Amino acid sequence: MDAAEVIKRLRTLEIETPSWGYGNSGTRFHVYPWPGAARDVRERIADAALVHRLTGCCPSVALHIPWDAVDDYGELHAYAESEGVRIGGINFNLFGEDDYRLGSLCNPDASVRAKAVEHCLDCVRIASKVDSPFVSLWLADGTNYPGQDDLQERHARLIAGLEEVYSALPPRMRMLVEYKFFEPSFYSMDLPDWGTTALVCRRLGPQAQVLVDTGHHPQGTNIEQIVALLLAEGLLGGFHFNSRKYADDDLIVGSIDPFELFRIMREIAVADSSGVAFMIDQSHNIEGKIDAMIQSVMNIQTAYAKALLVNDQRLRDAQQDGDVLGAHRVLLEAFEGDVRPVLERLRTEIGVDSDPVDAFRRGGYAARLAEERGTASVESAYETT
Ligand code: RM4
Ligand code: MN
Ligand code: MN
Repeated sequence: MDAAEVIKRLRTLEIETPSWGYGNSGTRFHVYPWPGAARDVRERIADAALVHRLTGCCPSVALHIPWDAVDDYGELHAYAESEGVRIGGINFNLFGEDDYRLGSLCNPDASVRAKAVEHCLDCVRIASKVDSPFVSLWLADGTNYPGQDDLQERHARLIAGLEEVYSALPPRMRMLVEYKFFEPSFYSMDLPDWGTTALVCRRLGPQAQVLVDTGHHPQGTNIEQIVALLLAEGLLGGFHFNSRKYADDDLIVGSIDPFELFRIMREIAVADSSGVAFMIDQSHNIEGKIDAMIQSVMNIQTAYAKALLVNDQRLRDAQQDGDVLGAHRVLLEAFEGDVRPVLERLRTEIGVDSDPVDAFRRGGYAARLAEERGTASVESAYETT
Protein backbone atom coordinates (compact mmCIF):
# COMPACT_ATOMS: atom_id res chain seq x y z
CA MET A 1 0.00 0.00 0.00
CA ASP A 2 1.35 3.44 -0.79
CA ALA A 3 0.98 6.45 1.49
CA ALA A 4 -2.15 7.73 -0.25
CA GLU A 5 -3.91 4.39 0.21
CA VAL A 6 -2.81 4.16 3.83
CA ILE A 7 -4.23 7.62 4.44
CA LYS A 8 -7.49 6.62 2.77
CA ARG A 9 -7.81 3.65 5.10
CA LEU A 10 -6.77 5.68 8.14
CA ARG A 11 -9.49 8.19 7.37
CA THR A 12 -12.09 5.47 7.85
CA LEU A 13 -10.85 4.62 11.35
CA GLU A 14 -13.23 6.17 13.85
CA ILE A 15 -12.61 5.70 17.53
CA GLU A 16 -15.29 6.06 20.18
CA THR A 17 -14.27 7.48 23.54
CA PRO A 18 -15.98 6.61 26.84
CA SER A 19 -17.83 9.18 28.95
CA TRP A 20 -16.44 7.49 32.05
CA GLY A 21 -12.90 8.26 30.95
CA TYR A 22 -13.43 12.00 31.48
CA GLY A 23 -14.50 12.06 35.11
CA ASN A 24 -12.43 11.46 38.21
CA SER A 25 -11.51 7.86 38.79
CA GLY A 26 -9.03 5.96 40.86
CA THR A 27 -8.19 2.68 42.42
CA ARG A 28 -9.89 1.14 45.43
CA PHE A 29 -7.17 2.81 47.51
CA HIS A 30 -7.71 6.41 46.51
CA VAL A 31 -9.19 8.72 43.92
CA TYR A 32 -7.01 11.72 43.17
CA PRO A 33 -9.23 14.54 41.95
CA TRP A 34 -8.06 16.11 38.69
CA PRO A 35 -8.54 19.86 38.22
CA GLY A 36 -11.19 20.46 35.58
CA ALA A 37 -12.30 16.81 35.29
CA ALA A 38 -15.84 16.51 33.96
CA ARG A 39 -18.51 16.50 36.66
CA ASP A 40 -21.62 15.44 34.79
CA VAL A 41 -22.74 13.88 31.55
CA ARG A 42 -22.83 17.16 29.63
CA GLU A 43 -19.25 17.94 30.61
CA ARG A 44 -18.22 14.40 29.70
CA ILE A 45 -19.80 14.81 26.27
CA ALA A 46 -18.14 18.22 25.90
CA ASP A 47 -14.74 16.66 26.64
CA ALA A 48 -15.35 13.89 24.12
CA ALA A 49 -16.26 16.57 21.60
CA LEU A 50 -13.01 18.40 22.34
CA VAL A 51 -11.09 15.17 21.73
CA HIS A 52 -12.93 14.87 18.42
CA ARG A 53 -12.09 18.44 17.42
CA LEU A 54 -8.42 17.90 18.19
CA THR A 55 -8.05 14.46 16.59
CA GLY A 56 -10.68 14.55 13.85
CA CYS A 57 -11.45 10.87 14.33
CA CYS A 58 -13.55 10.45 17.49
CA PRO A 59 -17.08 11.36 16.39
CA SER A 60 -18.96 9.39 19.04
CA VAL A 61 -19.03 8.97 22.79
CA ALA A 62 -20.14 5.89 24.74
CA LEU A 63 -22.46 6.33 27.70
CA HIS A 64 -22.84 4.21 30.84
CA ILE A 65 -26.29 4.01 32.40
CA PRO A 66 -27.05 5.05 35.16
CA TRP A 67 -23.77 7.00 35.45
CA ASP A 68 -24.91 9.12 32.49
CA ALA A 69 -28.64 8.88 33.09
CA VAL A 70 -30.78 11.98 32.45
CA ASP A 71 -34.50 12.68 32.43
CA ASP A 72 -34.64 13.85 28.85
CA TYR A 73 -32.65 11.82 26.32
CA GLY A 74 -33.98 13.80 23.38
CA GLU A 75 -32.38 16.86 24.92
CA LEU A 76 -29.11 15.01 25.60
CA HIS A 77 -29.07 13.77 22.02
CA ALA A 78 -29.51 17.33 20.76
CA TYR A 79 -26.80 18.57 23.11
CA ALA A 80 -24.30 16.00 21.81
CA GLU A 81 -25.15 17.01 18.24
CA SER A 82 -24.67 20.66 19.07
CA GLU A 83 -21.22 19.77 20.41
CA GLY A 84 -20.43 17.91 17.20
CA VAL A 85 -20.52 14.30 18.43
CA ARG A 86 -22.91 11.37 18.25
CA ILE A 87 -23.93 9.20 21.15
CA GLY A 88 -22.39 5.79 20.63
CA GLY A 89 -22.74 2.59 22.63
CA ILE A 90 -25.09 2.52 25.58
CA ASN A 91 -23.44 0.44 28.30
CA PHE A 92 -25.56 -1.46 30.78
CA ASN A 93 -24.44 -1.20 34.37
CA LEU A 94 -25.18 -4.45 36.17
CA PHE A 95 -22.62 -4.12 38.93
CA GLY A 96 -23.36 -0.91 40.80
CA GLU A 97 -26.23 -1.85 43.09
CA ASP A 98 -26.51 -3.60 46.45
CA ASP A 99 -28.99 -6.08 44.96
CA TYR A 100 -26.26 -7.44 42.69
CA ARG A 101 -24.09 -8.93 45.45
CA LEU A 102 -24.69 -12.44 44.06
CA GLY A 103 -24.95 -11.32 40.45
CA SER A 104 -27.46 -9.65 38.17
CA LEU A 105 -28.70 -11.72 35.22
CA CYS A 106 -27.34 -14.85 36.94
CA ASN A 107 -28.50 -14.05 40.46
CA PRO A 108 -30.18 -16.99 42.26
CA ASP A 109 -33.08 -14.66 43.15
CA ALA A 110 -35.57 -14.33 40.28
CA SER A 111 -36.64 -10.86 41.34
CA VAL A 112 -33.06 -9.57 41.06
CA ARG A 113 -32.75 -11.19 37.65
CA ALA A 114 -35.96 -9.48 36.56
CA LYS A 115 -34.60 -6.14 37.77
CA ALA A 116 -31.40 -6.68 35.76
CA VAL A 117 -33.36 -7.55 32.62
CA GLU A 118 -35.51 -4.45 33.13
CA HIS A 119 -32.37 -2.30 33.34
CA CYS A 120 -31.11 -3.74 30.06
CA LEU A 121 -34.48 -3.10 28.42
CA ASP A 122 -34.33 0.49 29.67
CA CYS A 123 -30.92 0.84 28.04
CA VAL A 124 -32.30 -0.51 24.76
CA ARG A 125 -35.02 2.15 24.93
CA ILE A 126 -32.44 4.84 25.66
CA ALA A 127 -30.30 3.64 22.76
CA SER A 128 -33.29 3.99 20.44
CA LYS A 129 -34.00 7.51 21.67
CA VAL A 130 -30.43 8.70 21.09
CA ASP A 131 -29.96 6.82 17.80
CA SER A 132 -27.27 4.62 19.20
CA PRO A 133 -26.23 1.70 16.99
CA PHE A 134 -25.65 -0.73 19.85
CA VAL A 135 -25.98 -1.55 23.50
CA SER A 136 -23.06 -3.04 25.32
CA LEU A 137 -22.94 -5.55 28.14
CA TRP A 138 -20.12 -6.25 30.52
CA LEU A 139 -21.37 -8.81 33.00
CA ALA A 140 -19.70 -8.57 36.39
CA ASP A 141 -21.49 -11.73 37.53
CA GLY A 142 -19.61 -14.66 38.96
CA THR A 143 -18.85 -16.50 42.17
CA ASN A 144 -16.03 -16.36 44.68
CA TYR A 145 -16.06 -19.90 46.05
CA PRO A 146 -16.56 -23.39 44.66
CA GLY A 147 -20.02 -24.48 45.68
CA GLN A 148 -21.30 -20.94 46.14
CA ASP A 149 -23.81 -21.43 43.31
CA ASP A 150 -24.68 -23.93 40.60
CA LEU A 151 -22.59 -23.13 37.52
CA GLN A 152 -24.95 -24.82 35.06
CA GLU A 153 -27.95 -23.04 36.50
CA ARG A 154 -26.16 -19.72 36.34
CA HIS A 155 -25.51 -20.30 32.66
CA ALA A 156 -29.17 -21.14 32.06
CA ARG A 157 -30.25 -18.00 33.92
CA LEU A 158 -27.86 -15.94 31.82
CA ILE A 159 -29.23 -17.29 28.55
CA ALA A 160 -32.84 -16.77 29.66
CA GLY A 161 -32.16 -13.16 30.65
CA LEU A 162 -30.19 -12.34 27.53
CA GLU A 163 -32.84 -13.89 25.31
CA GLU A 164 -35.37 -11.49 26.76
CA VAL A 165 -33.08 -8.53 26.13
CA TYR A 166 -32.15 -9.74 22.66
CA SER A 167 -35.76 -10.08 21.59
CA ALA A 168 -36.35 -6.43 22.50
CA LEU A 169 -33.60 -5.16 20.17
CA PRO A 170 -34.89 -3.09 17.26
CA PRO A 171 -33.93 -4.59 13.88
CA ARG A 172 -30.64 -2.78 13.31
CA MET A 173 -29.46 -2.45 16.88
CA ARG A 174 -26.64 -4.74 17.94
CA MET A 175 -25.81 -6.03 21.39
CA LEU A 176 -22.07 -6.27 22.06
CA VAL A 177 -21.08 -8.69 24.79
CA GLU A 178 -17.84 -8.36 26.70
CA TYR A 179 -15.98 -11.01 28.68
CA LYS A 180 -13.44 -10.91 31.46
CA PHE A 181 -11.64 -13.79 33.09
CA PHE A 182 -11.74 -12.55 36.67
CA GLU A 183 -12.77 -9.61 38.84
CA PRO A 184 -14.94 -8.69 40.58
CA SER A 185 -15.40 -12.41 41.09
CA PHE A 186 -12.41 -14.59 41.74
CA TYR A 187 -13.53 -18.20 41.37
CA SER A 188 -15.84 -18.07 38.36
CA MET A 189 -17.07 -15.39 36.00
CA ASP A 190 -20.27 -16.10 34.10
CA LEU A 191 -18.76 -14.71 30.87
CA PRO A 192 -15.07 -15.43 31.40
CA ASP A 193 -13.71 -15.68 27.87
CA TRP A 194 -14.29 -15.07 24.18
CA GLY A 195 -15.29 -18.67 23.45
CA THR A 196 -18.07 -18.72 26.02
CA THR A 197 -19.23 -15.34 24.80
CA ALA A 198 -19.14 -16.42 21.17
CA LEU A 199 -21.31 -19.45 22.04
CA VAL A 200 -23.78 -17.22 23.84
CA CYS A 201 -23.88 -14.73 20.94
CA ARG A 202 -24.37 -17.52 18.39
CA ARG A 203 -27.25 -18.80 20.39
CA LEU A 204 -28.86 -15.37 20.66
CA GLY A 205 -28.62 -14.48 16.97
CA PRO A 206 -26.81 -12.25 14.48
CA GLN A 207 -27.42 -9.00 16.35
CA ALA A 208 -25.28 -10.24 19.24
CA GLN A 209 -21.52 -10.01 18.81
CA VAL A 210 -18.44 -10.29 20.97
CA LEU A 211 -16.67 -7.24 22.37
CA VAL A 212 -12.94 -7.70 22.97
CA ASP A 213 -11.65 -5.58 25.84
CA THR A 214 -7.89 -5.82 25.43
CA GLY A 215 -7.38 -5.69 29.21
CA HIS A 216 -9.58 -8.67 30.00
CA HIS A 217 -7.35 -11.65 29.29
CA PRO A 218 -4.97 -13.76 31.33
CA GLN A 219 -1.29 -12.97 31.01
CA GLY A 220 0.17 -14.07 27.71
CA THR A 221 -3.12 -14.58 25.81
CA ASN A 222 -2.79 -14.30 22.05
CA ILE A 223 -5.40 -11.57 21.57
CA GLU A 224 -4.78 -11.12 17.85
CA GLN A 225 -5.66 -14.76 17.27
CA ILE A 226 -8.95 -14.25 19.11
CA VAL A 227 -9.57 -11.22 16.89
CA ALA A 228 -8.71 -13.24 13.78
CA LEU A 229 -11.13 -16.03 14.69
CA LEU A 230 -13.97 -13.71 15.64
CA LEU A 231 -13.52 -11.83 12.36
CA ALA A 232 -13.55 -15.06 10.41
CA GLU A 233 -16.75 -16.14 12.15
CA GLY A 234 -18.47 -12.77 11.73
CA LEU A 235 -18.63 -12.43 15.50
CA LEU A 236 -16.35 -9.48 16.19
CA GLY A 237 -18.56 -6.63 17.35
CA GLY A 238 -15.93 -4.26 18.62
CA PHE A 239 -13.08 -3.41 20.92
CA HIS A 240 -12.55 -1.77 24.22
CA PHE A 241 -8.97 -0.66 23.86
CA ASN A 242 -6.68 -0.17 26.84
CA SER A 243 -3.41 -1.60 28.12
CA ARG A 244 -2.74 -4.01 30.89
CA LYS A 245 0.40 -5.12 32.63
CA TYR A 246 -0.99 -7.22 35.47
CA ALA A 247 -4.80 -7.13 35.72
CA ASP A 248 -7.58 -4.97 34.28
CA ASP A 249 -5.32 -1.94 34.56
CA ASP A 250 -7.11 0.36 32.09
CA LEU A 251 -3.86 2.07 31.08
CA ILE A 252 -3.30 4.07 27.90
CA VAL A 253 -3.68 1.66 24.99
CA GLY A 254 -0.34 0.74 23.47
CA SER A 255 1.60 2.03 26.45
CA ILE A 256 2.74 -1.36 27.72
CA ASP A 257 3.03 -3.43 24.55
CA PRO A 258 2.79 -1.47 21.29
CA PHE A 259 3.76 -4.60 19.36
CA GLU A 260 0.65 -6.36 20.62
CA LEU A 261 -1.52 -3.45 19.50
CA PHE A 262 0.18 -3.58 16.10
CA ARG A 263 -0.54 -7.32 15.82
CA ILE A 264 -4.20 -6.76 16.69
CA MET A 265 -4.50 -3.94 14.15
CA ARG A 266 -2.84 -6.14 11.57
CA GLU A 267 -5.78 -8.56 11.80
CA ILE A 268 -8.10 -5.59 11.34
CA ALA A 269 -6.09 -4.33 8.37
CA VAL A 270 -6.40 -7.57 6.43
CA ALA A 271 -10.11 -8.13 7.08
CA ASP A 272 -13.31 -6.40 6.21
CA SER A 273 -13.73 -4.63 9.51
CA SER A 274 -16.77 -2.57 8.59
CA GLY A 275 -19.17 -2.74 11.48
CA VAL A 276 -16.45 -3.32 14.06
CA ALA A 277 -16.74 -0.65 16.77
CA PHE A 278 -13.38 0.72 17.87
CA MET A 279 -13.79 2.03 21.37
CA ILE A 280 -11.51 3.03 24.18
CA ASP A 281 -12.28 1.86 27.71
CA GLN A 282 -9.85 3.56 30.04
CA SER A 283 -9.95 5.34 33.36
CA HIS A 284 -6.98 7.56 33.96
CA ASN A 285 -6.09 7.76 37.61
CA ILE A 286 -2.95 9.84 38.02
CA GLU A 287 -2.67 11.59 34.67
CA GLY A 288 -4.90 14.15 32.98
CA LYS A 289 -7.99 12.76 31.34
CA ILE A 290 -8.19 14.51 27.99
CA ASP A 291 -4.59 14.42 26.79
CA ALA A 292 -4.32 10.77 27.88
CA MET A 293 -7.39 10.02 25.78
CA ILE A 294 -5.89 11.83 22.80
CA GLN A 295 -2.62 9.94 23.23
CA SER A 296 -4.59 6.69 23.23
CA VAL A 297 -6.31 7.63 19.99
CA MET A 298 -2.95 8.48 18.43
CA ASN A 299 -1.45 5.17 19.58
CA ILE A 300 -4.25 3.26 17.83
CA GLN A 301 -3.73 5.28 14.65
CA THR A 302 0.02 4.65 14.79
CA ALA A 303 -0.48 0.91 15.20
CA TYR A 304 -3.02 0.84 12.37
CA ALA A 305 -0.77 2.82 10.02
CA LYS A 306 2.07 0.37 10.68
CA ALA A 307 -0.27 -2.57 10.18
CA LEU A 308 -1.40 -1.17 6.83
CA LEU A 309 2.20 -0.85 5.71
CA VAL A 310 2.97 -4.57 6.00
CA ASN A 311 4.13 -5.79 2.60
CA ASP A 312 1.45 -8.39 1.99
CA GLN A 313 3.00 -9.84 -1.14
CA ARG A 314 6.38 -10.46 0.46
CA LEU A 315 4.70 -11.79 3.57
CA ARG A 316 2.60 -14.27 1.60
CA ASP A 317 5.62 -15.37 -0.46
CA ALA A 318 7.69 -15.98 2.65
CA GLN A 319 4.80 -17.88 4.24
CA GLN A 320 4.37 -20.04 1.14
CA ASP A 321 8.11 -20.70 0.96
CA GLY A 322 8.16 -21.79 4.57
CA ASP A 323 10.59 -18.98 5.32
CA VAL A 324 9.76 -18.65 8.99
CA LEU A 325 12.21 -15.91 9.88
CA GLY A 326 11.68 -14.11 6.59
CA ALA A 327 7.94 -13.89 7.20
CA HIS A 328 8.49 -12.67 10.73
CA ARG A 329 10.91 -10.03 9.46
CA VAL A 330 8.30 -8.66 7.04
CA LEU A 331 6.09 -7.93 10.05
CA LEU A 332 8.98 -6.47 12.04
CA GLU A 333 9.91 -4.21 9.16
CA ALA A 334 6.45 -2.64 9.21
CA PHE A 335 6.40 -2.41 13.00
CA GLU A 336 9.76 -0.66 13.03
CA GLY A 337 8.85 1.73 10.22
CA ASP A 338 8.38 5.43 10.90
CA VAL A 339 4.75 6.32 10.24
CA ARG A 340 4.95 9.84 11.62
CA PRO A 341 5.13 11.46 8.17
CA VAL A 342 2.06 9.58 6.95
CA LEU A 343 0.11 10.49 10.10
CA GLU A 344 1.16 14.08 9.71
CA ARG A 345 -0.22 14.08 6.18
CA LEU A 346 -3.45 12.52 7.38
CA ARG A 347 -3.85 15.17 10.07
CA THR A 348 -3.08 18.00 7.69
CA GLU A 349 -5.68 16.64 5.26
CA ILE A 350 -8.38 16.44 7.91
CA GLY A 351 -7.41 19.82 9.34
CA VAL A 352 -6.06 18.95 12.76
CA ASP A 353 -2.70 19.60 14.38
CA SER A 354 0.06 17.12 13.57
CA ASP A 355 0.41 16.45 17.31
CA PRO A 356 -3.06 16.65 18.89
CA VAL A 357 -1.72 16.05 22.42
CA ASP A 358 0.62 18.96 22.02
CA ALA A 359 -2.20 21.04 20.55
CA PHE A 360 -4.24 20.31 23.67
CA ARG A 361 -1.35 21.23 25.93
CA ARG A 362 -0.49 24.41 24.03
CA GLY A 363 -4.12 25.45 23.65
CA GLY A 364 -4.66 26.33 27.31
CA TYR A 365 -7.65 23.98 27.50
CA ALA A 366 -6.61 22.35 30.77
CA ALA A 367 -6.26 25.68 32.57
CA ARG A 368 -9.59 26.88 31.20
CA LEU A 369 -11.42 23.75 32.29
CA ALA A 370 -9.80 23.85 35.73
CA GLU A 371 -10.87 27.47 36.10
CA GLU A 372 -14.41 26.73 34.95
CA ARG A 373 -15.02 23.49 36.80
CA GLY A 374 -12.63 23.63 39.74
CA THR A 375 -11.35 20.54 41.51
CA ALA A 376 -14.10 18.27 42.74
CA SER A 377 -13.77 16.68 46.13
CA VAL A 378 -13.95 12.95 45.68
CA GLU A 379 -15.05 10.53 48.32
CA SER A 380 -12.38 8.02 49.12
CA ALA A 381 -13.12 4.32 48.91
CA TYR A 382 -12.28 3.97 52.60
CA GLU A 383 -13.30 6.16 55.50
CA THR A 384 -10.33 7.62 57.34
CA THR A 385 -10.80 8.16 61.03
C1 RM4 B 1 -15.25 -3.13 33.26
C2 RM4 B 1 -15.47 -3.34 31.77
C3 RM4 B 1 -16.56 -2.51 31.22
C4 RM4 B 1 -16.59 -1.12 31.76
C5 RM4 B 1 -16.46 -1.11 33.25
C6 RM4 B 1 -16.45 0.30 33.80
O1 RM4 B 1 -14.05 -3.68 33.69
O2 RM4 B 1 -14.28 -3.15 31.08
O3 RM4 B 1 -16.48 -2.43 29.83
O4 RM4 B 1 -17.83 -0.62 31.41
O5 RM4 B 1 -15.29 -1.78 33.61
MN1 MN C 1 -14.49 -2.77 28.87
MN1 MN D 1 -12.33 -3.53 32.10
